[in-house]
Amino acid sequence: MNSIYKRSVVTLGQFIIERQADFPYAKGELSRLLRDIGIAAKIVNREVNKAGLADILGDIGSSNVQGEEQKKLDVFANEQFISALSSGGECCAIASEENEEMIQISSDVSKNARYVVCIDPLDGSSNIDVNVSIGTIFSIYRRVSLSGTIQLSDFLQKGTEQVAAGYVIFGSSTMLVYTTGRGVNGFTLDPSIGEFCLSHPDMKVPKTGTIYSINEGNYVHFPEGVKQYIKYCQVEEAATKRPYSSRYIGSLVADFHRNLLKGGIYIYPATAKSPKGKLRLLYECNPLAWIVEQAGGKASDGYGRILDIQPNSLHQRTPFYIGSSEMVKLAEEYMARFSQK
Ligand code: AHM
Ligand code: MG
Repeated sequence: MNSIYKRSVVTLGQFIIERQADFPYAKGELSRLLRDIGIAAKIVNREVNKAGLADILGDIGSSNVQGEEQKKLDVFANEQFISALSSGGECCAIASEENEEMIQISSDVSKNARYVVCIDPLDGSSNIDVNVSIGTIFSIYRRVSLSGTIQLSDFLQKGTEQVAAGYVIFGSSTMLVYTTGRGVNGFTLDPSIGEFCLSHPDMKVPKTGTIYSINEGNYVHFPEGVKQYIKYCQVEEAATKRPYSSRYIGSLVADFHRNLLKGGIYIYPATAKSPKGKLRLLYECNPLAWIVEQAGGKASDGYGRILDIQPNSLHQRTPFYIGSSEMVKLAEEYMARFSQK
């Protein structure tokens, strides 16, 4: 047979359905939820790609719950994901970076829904109008309350309880990467057929790397452990391929994705200005932490595992150290030595 007939493309939809067989107790709801997220991601991708053309750039004049400026595309992405999740029938509530309160989905649609979704619809929004990569991050949990009105406790679950987590990167190409706890798989959007196609099966992060990613402009405000670790990264030593390269895009998804593929560490520590760190536990740190662990890496708050943190509020922040396991472990050692908790 001619090789052209043997070549097979696995789409996200096919992959999800095939994997569904691994969860005999699941009735396909999780698969449908992931599919809905994939569809919303394609719609957001379309708008992100024409951002310079359509009159959609610039501040919309409102700010989100953290008092940060919202861009129009943030609002658009938020609406798209909420609308996809609200109409699918599998999700009963959403926590979004852009909404102060959790969003309860009408019980007409969600009466049998068993999942809640935490989402950062468009992360790295300061990069939108300068044509630099941005992303979406999501995390899915089983609802813990039995019925009726959704409870805050449905969202305040440890990262270890996630049933699926992923991100979409809108970069030189658009990719969706996700895990359901059986490894990490990456899909690249083929715009010619409008499908996410499996391009990065069973992703693994190298145990160590030569890239460190941190906003060094904040150096003066860093804990001593981080300052010392940065010094370590900058010292020359052939055996460990130091000095390392510094790479910081300022879009978490993009910095994370690069380090996942190449090996490296991303750090957003507590600073004097933000003593609890900047990044949000529920919809930025937990999903990426689970993905990195599933890929063989490590995620920490500088002292312990991100996934073991018991959340106490929807928009809780945490310091974040993530990437190659040996690099994160060493950064933790520097923290233990120079910046005791
Ligand atoms: P955002 O959710 O408002 O976009 O903020 C999160 C972003 C991350 O994507 C990025 O890594 C970080 O904030 C950059 O922050 P800073 O400009 O302080 O380095
Ligand atoms: Mg964000």
